Amino acid sequence: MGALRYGDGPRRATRSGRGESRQAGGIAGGMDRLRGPHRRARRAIARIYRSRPMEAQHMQSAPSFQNRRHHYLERSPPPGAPPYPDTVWVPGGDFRLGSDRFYPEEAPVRSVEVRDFWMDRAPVTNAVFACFVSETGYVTTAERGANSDRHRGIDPALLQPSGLVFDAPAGVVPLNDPRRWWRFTPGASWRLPYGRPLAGVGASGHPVVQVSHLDAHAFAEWMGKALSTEAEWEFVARGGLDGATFCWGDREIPTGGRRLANTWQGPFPYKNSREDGYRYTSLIRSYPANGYGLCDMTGNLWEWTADRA
Ligand SMILES: [Ca+2]
Repeated sequence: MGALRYGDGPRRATRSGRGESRQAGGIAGGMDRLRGPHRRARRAIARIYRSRPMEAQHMQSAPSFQNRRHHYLERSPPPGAPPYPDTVWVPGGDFRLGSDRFYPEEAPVRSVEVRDFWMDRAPVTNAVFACFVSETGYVTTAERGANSDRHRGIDPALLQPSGLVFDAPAGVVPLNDPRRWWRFTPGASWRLPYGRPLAGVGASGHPVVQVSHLDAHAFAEWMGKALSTEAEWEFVARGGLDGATFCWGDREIPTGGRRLANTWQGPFPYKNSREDGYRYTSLIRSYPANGYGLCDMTGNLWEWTADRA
């Protein structure tokens, strides 16, 4: 499953990578580059905010656990008003990208510089993505299925519209084979992420999932934005805490005992004890924002970046 988040800044090529909460999204193009279709997109999104006051109120009230924004804003103030509602100005800088302590593909730690950019404050919701589909008639990769001409010899059953769905095994399994917990599921798409109705899954204020890299780019083009690079995403995800393990610091559960992200608790992949209260996705901004005022930079879902693994 993928999800979307967009920023507004320079595109640049960096390494690609994989890892929970470490893939992402940001963009290129500012107000001066917006043309007619993009203005229509912004108006359509604005209608969602107006028609869902409770959701908007929830979005605005998310607290921040490390607010260092003012320090960065002094160094490089925003060039003007935000080009889109609910975007955050991110003054660029140097930082240490990656980690030597966890996933091998994140190593080695290296110094990277990113330039200034705008970033969406939260992941794209089902409500916003539904607006995109309604306005354009777009059909996602999962809903289209695979092209038989490009996949000759493959079981036709695997070409039908489908998605991969997490399916917890009954007990301990080898962790070197993701097929033990990912299941090919006909009918799974952003409209029905698990291929069947589940309470709360796919609700309007939850992040959209079951979207491909192609879908992410199509949405971005409609909005007049672009995906961020992985370096941009990790830079802003760290919230100014260079080198920290989590985007709020080095302890998974800080003093006070409150969990700060929707993640997996318990032995993976067969038992999720759900100590954070969520088996599936959570409403965006259910947890405090990071130092840049961005939500869900750890946990909840995987997000696309412009980089391709
Ligand atoms: Ca959880």
